Amino acid sequence: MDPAAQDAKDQQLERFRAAPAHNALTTDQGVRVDDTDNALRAGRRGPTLLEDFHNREKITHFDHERIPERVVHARGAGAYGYFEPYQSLSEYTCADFLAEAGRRTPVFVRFSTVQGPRGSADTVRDVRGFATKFYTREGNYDLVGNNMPVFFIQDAIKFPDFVHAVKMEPHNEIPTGASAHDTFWDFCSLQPESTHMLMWLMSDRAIPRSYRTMQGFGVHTFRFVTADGRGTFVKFHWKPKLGVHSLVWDEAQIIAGRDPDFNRRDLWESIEAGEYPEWELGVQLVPEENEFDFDFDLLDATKIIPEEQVPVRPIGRMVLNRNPQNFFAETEQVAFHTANVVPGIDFTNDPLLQGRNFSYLDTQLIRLGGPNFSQLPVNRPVADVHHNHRDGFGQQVIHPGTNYFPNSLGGGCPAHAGSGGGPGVFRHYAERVDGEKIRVRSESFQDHYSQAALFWNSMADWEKRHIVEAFRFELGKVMSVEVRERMVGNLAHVNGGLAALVADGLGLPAPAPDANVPTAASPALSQENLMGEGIRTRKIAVLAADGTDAGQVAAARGRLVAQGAVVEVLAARDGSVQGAGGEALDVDRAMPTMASVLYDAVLVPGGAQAVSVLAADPAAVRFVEEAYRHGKPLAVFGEGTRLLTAARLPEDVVLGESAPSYGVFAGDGTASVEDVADAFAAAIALHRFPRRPGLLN
Ligand code: HDD
Repeated sequence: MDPAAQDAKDQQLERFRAAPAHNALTTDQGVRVDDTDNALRAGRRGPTLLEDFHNREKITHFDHERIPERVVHARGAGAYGYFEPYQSLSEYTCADFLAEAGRRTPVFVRFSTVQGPRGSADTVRDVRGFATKFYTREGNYDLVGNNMPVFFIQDAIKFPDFVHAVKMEPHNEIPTGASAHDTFWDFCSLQPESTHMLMWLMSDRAIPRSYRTMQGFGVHTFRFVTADGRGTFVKFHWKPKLGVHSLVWDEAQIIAGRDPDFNRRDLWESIEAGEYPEWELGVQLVPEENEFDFDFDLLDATKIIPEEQVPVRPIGRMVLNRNPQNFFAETEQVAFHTANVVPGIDFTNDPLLQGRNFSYLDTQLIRLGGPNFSQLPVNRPVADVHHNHRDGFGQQVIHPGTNYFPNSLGGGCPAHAGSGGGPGVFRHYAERVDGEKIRVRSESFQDHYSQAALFWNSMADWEKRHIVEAFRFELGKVMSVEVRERMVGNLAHVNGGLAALVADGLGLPAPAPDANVPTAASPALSQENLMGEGIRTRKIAVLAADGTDAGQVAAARGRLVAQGAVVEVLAARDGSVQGAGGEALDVDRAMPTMASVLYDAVLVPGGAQAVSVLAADPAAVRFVEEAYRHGKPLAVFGEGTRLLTAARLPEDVVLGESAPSYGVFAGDGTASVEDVADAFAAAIALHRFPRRPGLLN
């Protein structure tokens, strides 16, 4: 094009861009569209015309909007943030992102459930995925873990069998988001290596209160490698700053209907509110010479290293501080891969990990439609990328020049990073390997019950109760008596009492106990020892009606909000209620849109007229009763105690002297509202009162 013509074109483009309509609707080709509500037709009532390119393009694009959902972990929620080490780990690894205290590495984290499809509920009993992509200066590192430190199987070749068994059954696609069905328990009962993981799955860990209150685990034993090639075994742990908290099963089931997006919403809202969730990354380090010091195999992903044996050393923190802008582009298209490692982090021969290293790349090819998914914005490394990979579906890069190696025509680029290695170059750990080709599992993988027993022995009384109830629920949904019996028989190798209680719930005889079950415990496994501190972001419902003592609300709210809690006033209708003194009290939520299960604690202020209204309202009565029966802290002021009576709660427990030890606080005017609110807050920090009489499990 001659310069004058080019000039004219540029000016035209400039005018076009500057025009007020520059954000007008266009076609994919950039042509402005005058109307997207009416297809082109021959006459007002005539047939639609094929030549309407805008109509065809719009519908065609829509027709292709869906991509295959993940085979597992289909439902998830993600967020961006950063990771920063507390100190340099150069002594153990040459990973650049762990080399210096305070060096920030951007991250994207996706939390997920495993069994259900994309549209399933958040609060089902399930493992939660906890996958982190570190965008390091030396390339992307993915730590693709779960909220439980072990797995169902020891060898990845069993993964398709396991997933087929746990997913919806093939004939009727039931159940959605649940493991309580025949094929899952059939598989597990025949595969005793799953027993340890089943203990975790039947525990409260499988129903987290929030993604923000979940631990995360890398599960496998990985390897740190130093610049001079020295290896150290490593297990990764994420520990939430807010403590580890769970729902109770009855509550989880109600939430699945009341707010199927409960965990997703919680993550989103807390980040929007500037309450950035934070986890501490910890490592358990085992020198290579100590590989065989344990009574289990470090390569067996159905085993933990008890923290009492090898302490978890905190090495840094991760903060999530930005929500995605577009769920599909970011949370759905993010592609994790266990083999995305950086210099300084390497694999072990864990047969589960080795299989995963094949599976994740393979699955992204079909899910994201070809080999160029690492060019999608959420997957793109911040490190420079140079290679000779070319073409393929969805190619976004216009590669100039040569596309082969070695070349001279392209100046020899991209060149080898250097056979001698050097900083920032990935070199596989030079592990010596020597063996016969065999399909055999090592003897050292054969003990399937000791650590299941360790888990059981480590639980508090109420945690054990929940586990028994969960087994009864799940196996109670299993139609095959044979499967039930086989499973209960396996549990006898974990603990005779557990097996007998589960059997009793199922109407089966107790199996013969195993005299050799271990008695060791690991206190670090109990949630009772993982409470965290304070009440930041805990949600407290205040039940109000016309006549509520607004002064009490203000005083209590001030105290609770100052400690970081979220306090919401609920009444029968949106708008406001009239306080006892005639003042307006704003309503944050209409009660019919909420439920006690969506809060951590409930407060009922005084005010005779208001309490009469609430006590006559079945929704308010249920609100209080449910909160009590789910073990949540309750505070009632003045006449508010009437609501406890209306809810038919045991009066000697809720109004007796020991009520505070059960997390129930009645402000009868002898103590100030502020003092009662402080005691209430201390109770909320304990999360639940699982030893309260009359609880629903
Ligand atoms: Fe997996 C997804 C975690 C064993 C094959 N897995 C997936 C995700 C997480 C895990 C968190 C979701 C990532 C995301 O948010 O996109 N998986 C685990 C853990 C395992 C495990 C902690 C055991 C320690 N997985 C495992 C095995 C295989 C797979 C043994 C296959 C042999 N996993 C997959 C997959 C998925 C996946 C089919 C589905 C979608 C995806 O990868 O991207 O490839």
